[in-house]
Amino acid sequence: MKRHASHETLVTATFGTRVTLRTPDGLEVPARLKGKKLRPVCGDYVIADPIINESDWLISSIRPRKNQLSRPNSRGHKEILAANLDCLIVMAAPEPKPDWFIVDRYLAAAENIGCSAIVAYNKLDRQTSVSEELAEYRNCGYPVIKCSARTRHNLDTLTSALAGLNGIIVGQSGVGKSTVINALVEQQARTTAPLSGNTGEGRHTTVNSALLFLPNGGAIIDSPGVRDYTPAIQSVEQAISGFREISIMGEHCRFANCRHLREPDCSVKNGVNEGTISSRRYQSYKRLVVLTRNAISN
Ligand SMILES: Nc1nc2c(ncn2[C@@H]2O[C@H](COP(=O)(O)OP(=O)(O)O)[C@@H](O)[C@H]2O)c(=O)[nH]1
Ligand SMILES: [Mg+2]
Ligand SMILES: [Zn+2]
Repeated sequence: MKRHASHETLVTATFGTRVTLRTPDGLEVPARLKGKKLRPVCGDYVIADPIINESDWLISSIRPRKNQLSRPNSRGHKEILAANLDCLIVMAAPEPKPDWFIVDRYLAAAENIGCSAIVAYNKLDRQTSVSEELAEYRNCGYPVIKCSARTRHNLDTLTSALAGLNGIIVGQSGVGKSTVINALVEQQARTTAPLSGNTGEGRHTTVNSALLFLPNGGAIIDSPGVRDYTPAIQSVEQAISGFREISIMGEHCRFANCRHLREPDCSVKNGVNEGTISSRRYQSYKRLVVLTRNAISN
């Protein structure tokens, strides 16, 4: 008897336990899960098969992930936002008032899961003054893209930055993540399953997320949820590796295991004093270290 090989398909939307898959033929199909423990997220490759006489496909397993982005949810449980990411777009805007600590935490998460990061500053149409924080990110080597979903300014730059990459857009709620994605969707006049491109925010589901294919081989995932929970940092080592300028400078400290707090001959603190390291970023680093200590002693 001829046995059909199961298909490796890509998860393009999740909505509670509902999933949309992109098959190797480029079709978007609805799918459900074989077993309650399976928790596929956007960006996952899963093994799935069509179900005879049904429109649903059945997902039997998830392929090993290159990486995953997770954060605690409102009940303090770990919630995985997306998998197999190449690039994190961390978005801020003139309004709501930027919380740069949130930006720093997402950048730290990107460093720790091993994917690149871009800072996008949206609502440029409302910008009145230049933010010095953006210059700080540029100094660290992060590309900074100033854009406006309203005027479509630099949306093409954002798209180009994702060529061939799997990206996710994250940041404080209200900065315009969904609006940017919707603007990109309109641009493509896309015709796909209704789930994709509609993140269903505000409905009564815990996780839901959608992946949009870009014409240049890239993809962008809208991060779910309306609250500002950021990825957790587990250890001081992760905090250090989350700040690339601190990791680099830290190689010259007197102690190899310097935490850059009270140690003598600390190149990081010297860098802060001399202005080569942003003292605001250094404060973010220290806040993160304190958070990991609280987490450990709890
Ligand atoms: N002026 C201006 N408003 C924007 C822009 N992008 C989004 N908004 C508005 O910002 C608000 C929040 O946008 P939304 O996409 O829901 O933010 P999200 O929570 O990050 O997904 C909405 O009222 C949007 O219309 C922009 O480029 N310029
Ligand atoms: Mg949104
Ligand atoms: Zn040090």
